[in-house]
Formats: sequence, C-alpha cells, structure tokens
Amino acid sequence: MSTTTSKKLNVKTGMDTESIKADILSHLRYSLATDIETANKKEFYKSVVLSVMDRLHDSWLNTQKEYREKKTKKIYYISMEFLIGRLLDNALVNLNLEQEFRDACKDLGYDYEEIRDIENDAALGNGGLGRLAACFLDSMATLGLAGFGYGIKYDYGIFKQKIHDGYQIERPDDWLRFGTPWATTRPSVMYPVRFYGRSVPYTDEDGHLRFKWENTQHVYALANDIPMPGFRNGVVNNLRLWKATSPKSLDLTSFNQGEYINAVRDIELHENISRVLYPNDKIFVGQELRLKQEYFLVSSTLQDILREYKQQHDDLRDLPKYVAIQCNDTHPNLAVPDLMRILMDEEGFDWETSWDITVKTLSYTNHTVLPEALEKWPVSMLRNLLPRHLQIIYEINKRFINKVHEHFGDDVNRVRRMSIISEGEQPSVQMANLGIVGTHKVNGVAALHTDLIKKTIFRDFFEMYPERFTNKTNGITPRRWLKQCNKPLADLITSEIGDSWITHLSDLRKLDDKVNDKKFMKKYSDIKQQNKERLAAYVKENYGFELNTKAIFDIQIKRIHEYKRQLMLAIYAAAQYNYIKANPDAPVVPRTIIFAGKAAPGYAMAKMFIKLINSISDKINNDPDMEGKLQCFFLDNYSVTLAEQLIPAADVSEQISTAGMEASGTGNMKFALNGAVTIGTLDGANVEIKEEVGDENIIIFGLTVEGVEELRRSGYSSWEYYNADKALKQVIDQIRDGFFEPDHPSLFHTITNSLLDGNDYFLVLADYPAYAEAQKEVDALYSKPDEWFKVALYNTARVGKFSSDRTISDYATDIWGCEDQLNKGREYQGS
Ligand code: CRA
Repeated sequence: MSTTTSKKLNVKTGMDTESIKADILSHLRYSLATDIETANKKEFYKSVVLSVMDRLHDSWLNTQKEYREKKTKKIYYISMEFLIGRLLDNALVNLNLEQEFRDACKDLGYDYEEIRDIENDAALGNGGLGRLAACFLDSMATLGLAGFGYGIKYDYGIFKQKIHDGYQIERPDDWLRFGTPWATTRPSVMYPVRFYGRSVPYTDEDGHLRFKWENTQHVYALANDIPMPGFRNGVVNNLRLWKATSPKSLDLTSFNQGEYINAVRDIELHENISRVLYPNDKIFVGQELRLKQEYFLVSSTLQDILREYKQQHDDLRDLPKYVAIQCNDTHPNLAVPDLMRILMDEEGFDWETSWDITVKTLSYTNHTVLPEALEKWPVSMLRNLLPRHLQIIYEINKRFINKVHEHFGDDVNRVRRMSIISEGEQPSVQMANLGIVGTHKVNGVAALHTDLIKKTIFRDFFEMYPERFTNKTNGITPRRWLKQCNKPLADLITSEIGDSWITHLSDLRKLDDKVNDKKFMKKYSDIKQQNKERLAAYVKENYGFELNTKAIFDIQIKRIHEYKRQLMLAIYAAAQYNYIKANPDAPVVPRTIIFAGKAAPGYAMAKMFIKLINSISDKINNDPDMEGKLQCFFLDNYSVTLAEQLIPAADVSEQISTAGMEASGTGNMKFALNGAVTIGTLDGANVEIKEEVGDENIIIFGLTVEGVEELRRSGYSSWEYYNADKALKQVIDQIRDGFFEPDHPSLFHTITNSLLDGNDYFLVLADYPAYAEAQKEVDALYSKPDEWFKVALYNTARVGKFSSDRTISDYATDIWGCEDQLNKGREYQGS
C-alpha cells in the first residue's frame, strides 16, 4: 500500500474531532456532490452517518474475518421483525464517539440533536417481538457472540398513525424515500427463492426414491447489511435484510413491444414480496403474500447460512456444532421443512440424518398464548405455493404421530390435538406444533408464560418432550434504554458507582445504599423533573398542549389491545374527572395521564378505544375545573424514538393486562430501570420485576392467573361488578349515553356492549375496584416525595436481571451451545 493511500485511510478512521470534520466535509463533496455552503440538513445528516460508517467498517470486516478464521459457532436469529429505531446515537454510544461527533457538528455549524432527529426510525416491527430482536442484536455484539440477524427490508415499515377528530388514520411509512445510509447493498449476495411448481419423484443411482421440486417460479433475494456494533469492544456484527428483486435475466429478445412493457411491469409483482410489513400484532391473518414473505425470508437465509458453512466446513452432519438458528416466533418455522428439503433433495442425505441435523440446529421461541395469534396455514395454500414442503410436513407428521402412539398408546383425542395438520373443513398446518416437533428447544419469554405454555397450549407436547421446554425471560439493552435515552441519569449513576453497569446491569445494586444519601436523592429526583420538563417542551412544541409537570406522569404506551386494558386506565381517568367535579374542594394529587400506541388497522374495537380516549381527554382538558388536577393526553404515532422520550419522564408505569395474557412485556422493564413505579397485575415479567424490586416497591393489584380461572369457572357476571361499584357504573353509563360524545351518543356502544352484554372477556370490571384502590396507593405514596423516590430508586437499582445481556447469555448457554464464546474477554469491563 502506498503511503498516500494509507494516510488517506488513517484520516477516514481517525477518532478525533478534526478528522471527523474532515470526513464529513469529504463525504459532502465526494459522496453527495454538494458542499458545506449548499448542503441541506438531510445531506449533512447523511455525511455524518457515512463518517460513522467509515469508523465501523474495519471492525466490521475484522470481526467477520475472525469468526471465519476461528470457525466460531454462528448464531442466526431469524425474525420477520426488527424494530431497531434510529441508529446514530446507538452507534456513537457504542463507538464511544459521542462527544467528538457533537463537537464536529458544532464546528461545522450544526446542532447534533437537530441532525440526529433527521433520521427516520427503521420501524420494521409491530411491537415487543420486533424490539426484542433489536435488543438481542445489541447484546449479542456486546457479549462478543457471533450473532446475526436475518430479516426483510420492507419498503414500508409499521404505518404512521395520525389522529383525525380523535380517530386513528393510517399513512404509509415511506422510510426509504431518501434511502438509508446505514444499509450496504451486496450485489454478490443474492439467491433465488422458488415458489409453486410440483414435487416429482425419481429413483436415484442407489435405487432410493427421491424428489425434485420442478417447474418453479422464482424471485431473487438481495442482501442489504446493517452493521451492529457491540459496546466498546471492537465487535461489529451484522443484520442482513433481504429485498425482493425480479429474476436477473428476462430474455427480452423474444418480446414484442407489448410483452416487453408487461415484462417490465411484472418486476413490480416480484418486488411486492418485500414491500410492506403486515401491521398485525397477535392476530393471524392467513394471507398468501404473508406466507410468501415468510418463505422468502427462510429460503434466502438458509441458502446464505449453508453457503457460508460450506466455505468453512466439509461435513453438513456437523452443522449443529457450528450453527444455531433461532426462530423468532413461528413466522420462520418453514425452516424445518426447508432445511429437510435441502439436506435430502439437494445434499442427498437420508431422512433420519436430515432430521437429526434439522432438530439439533433449530430452536423456536413462543411469544404468546393467545389462540388467535397462532399461525395455521391452509394446506391448500401450501400445496399451491410450496408443494414439496407440504409433502415433507406430511411425512414429518406421519412419523411424529407414530411416536405419539408409542408414547401415549391409542389416545385419539391427544393425537388430534398434537397433529401438525389439523383436519376439518379447512385442513391447516399448525406452525407451533411444527416448531415443537422440528426443533430441540422451545422457549417462553417469562417464567409465568413458560409455565403457562407447559400447562395449557403445549401441555401434550410438554408431557412428551419435557426437556425441550425452557424459559428465557426477556430483557432490554441498557445501552439504548438507559445510557442513550436518559443521559442525565446515566451520568449521575456513573459518577456514583462507575460505568460497569452499562454491560453488567446488576451492578446497579450498588445504588441501593444511596437511598439515605440526601444529596444523591435530590439529584435523582431533579433528573426525573428535568425529564418531565423535556417531554412537556416536546408536547408543547408539537401539539401546543401544556403538560402539568407538577403532576404524576402516569403513562401507558404499547399496542392498543383489549387484553392490555387501556380501557381500564381510560375509565379511571373518567372516574377521577367525576370525582373532581363532585368534590371541587377536595384535595387531589395532580395527575397527567398519557397514552400512546397503534391499533392494527383491522381491529375495530382497538380503534374505538383510541377514539374513546381522545373523547375523554377532550372533556377533561377543556374543563377549567380540572386545571392543575387532571389531564389526559393521547400522543400519536408511537415509535421507538417516542418511547425514548416518554419512558425517562414517567412516574407511573401502567402494566395492567388481564393475568395470563401478556407473555412478558418489555416496556415494564424499561420503565422500572428509569425509575418509574409500576402499577400492574401479576402477569408476564411483572411477576419477576416484583421479585427483584421487592413487594414494597411495586403496586400490584387484581386477579392472578388462578383467580381469573376460578372466576370464569364459577361463572363471572360483569353486571354484578357494574352494579356494585358506583363510580364504575357512572363512567360506563356516561360512555354508553354519549356524555363524552354528545353529537354521536351511541358511538361507544360496541365498547359498553362488550363490557356488559358481552360479559367482559378481559375482566376489566372485575379488576376495576382493585385498580382504583391501587391508584389511591399511588397518590398516597406520591404525596410523600421522599418515600416515592426511594421506591423509584429501588426500581432503578434492582432490575439488573432484565438486561438483554443476561437473556442472551442464557440462550447461549442453554439453547445455542456457545457459552464458551461468552468468556472470551470481549466484553467491556467498565472504565
Ligand atoms: N406482542 C408479547 O405479547 C412480549 C413480546 C416479546 C409479544 C409480549 O408480552 O414481551 O412478544 N408477543 O417476547 C407476540 O408478538 C406474536 O406474539 C408481543 O410483542
């Protein structure tokens, strides 16, 4: 290498402000053909990111090289969703270059925050499941695991939510309109993904019956890579997102002009596969395009994994030794028949060998017990789209049913329940059953949830394969969810106990001792106040609404769903309104209730909840009697970026699902870490949060899982609860009679009908009295600020267990067989 090139290379990777400035200017000129005088903010942002990328590329390449040379076991996390949000802050935190980039921007005449805010969220997910995948990528890189994400590069992420006249309106999320500088397209990494055709039998040279999948049509999957840096450890892993493109060579010579135009137009059809993320959270809608997306992801990913593998290893029988594949929910579970197909049809292995490799390589995570979420693909659809896979699934099922007979004897009902193919009017493939049979580990996402799947939806399977089931309680990355989103708190903590907590979150326990340190506690509470004011400024600027920063900030942010019971908090808000109206002179602890969340576009009831919340909010916020006492506000277009603003400002975290329905929750962990007090049911990971923070530091109310069962068994009647609680009855009557929507008094009948005549499946009325009592506890505690902030600090100090670093270490040890990688000293140990 000549000295001039190496000098140039050095400039590109310099870690000081001056070389960063030089690179930003150079990218403006040589990558974007503009200059500092004429560039707009978007262009400036782009050249900032390109300069960050320059500083990632060496580590990115070196990390991959090291994995190759050392033949490190690789972990592939396949997911239809990666809700990664913005990447700039995250990259700079992990590279330890925040200050340098801040200064560089400033010197060049830009405010870093303004530039950061140019970035669109990469919102390639619906909620918890997708955000979990993003936290896992951060943790895998930080722990130095060779962990790779595989997903789809949707042109449109989760829709943008607008509120018009109180109603949700969906708008396309055109996040790639100006491209994204984070993704590198790799023309050399492209695979055909086949569909349709038929399975053709033939006899091979050894006289064995084999099958070929013929007459298929195909699209191409093109790799786009996004770097995933670990926290200050030089590791950069990869998130590979596939984009659908049409077949390379259309033979245009044979076309007349009309055919030519049509052929070009068909390109659109092929590319539709990666066009848009399905916006449904926990509801299975059996659309063919979605099935195509799932197979598109699985097929391209397996081809990529096996190509890589073959470059380094000779014998596919060793696959499970060097490769672990985690399926995020059942969405990628076609990996079971597809890996079988490749091993048998393309690699020539027999069934038993292929099965052994497949089961040992794959594992699957279950994220919900809600029956309507479980994927069941119609056999007819599979037969058309993936005939060879369907044939393999039938064979898997046949062999499995034989085993069930061996294990349980002739128990027809059990066989019916366990069959991968459900018979009936529309026979379908139960993707969860396929996942349990075809993988070596199935995990739930919180202790309670794992117990539940063993006892309920997967009970038969648990009895047959108890060793397959394991719990891996979810976690969140402390880099994004404390260090980045709550810098003042992160800095305070670091100044007291050092910064080892960033990668060893349990070290926050050292803060336990600070509860009696008045000076520290003053700073801790001041930071909460500061964060509330920061949020208030944002709301003022964007909505013209003034939040009362002296009030309790009581926040519920998550997808809108009946089981999450946003309705219960809305009823509480209305009941408070009524109370204040009736008792104008009574002292009240001021409260500001904040909601945010999207409803699936086809989920009418959830959309009605949004309208109701907005109607109640209007009533409250426009009544002068509420001033200084009560506010209620729905923030539109909930996103990762909005969560980063809301969570640090919360006093109260609402985690109020019907017990047994929220598999884990991860927002609950983020709030607790940032010092909000949880009001919640004994559901999902709330149970474990309570164990960690202590009973006195969390406000638990309502029915337990057993209580719910018992109540349903003994005959629940929501009318009884309605008649028994005056305040509750008053609110329900108001909702029903048009008090909140006088121009359209019957608007909310679907809601009140479901609560009363529909007998309130989610037990809102049953839990309401206990909830209202719990809210009184919140008021009482908040009235004693010293007590309140002690409780808050115990939350911050004691939720170390919920670091996704811990979750990933558990996966590495119990599922992926790569615990040796955890101890390679690649971890940041604190400065
Ligand atoms: N909606 C669960 O409901 C859980 C996440 C991540 C969910 C949450 O309680 O925290 O997964 N389930 O494990 C899901 O998506 C398909 O099921 C979720 O995000």
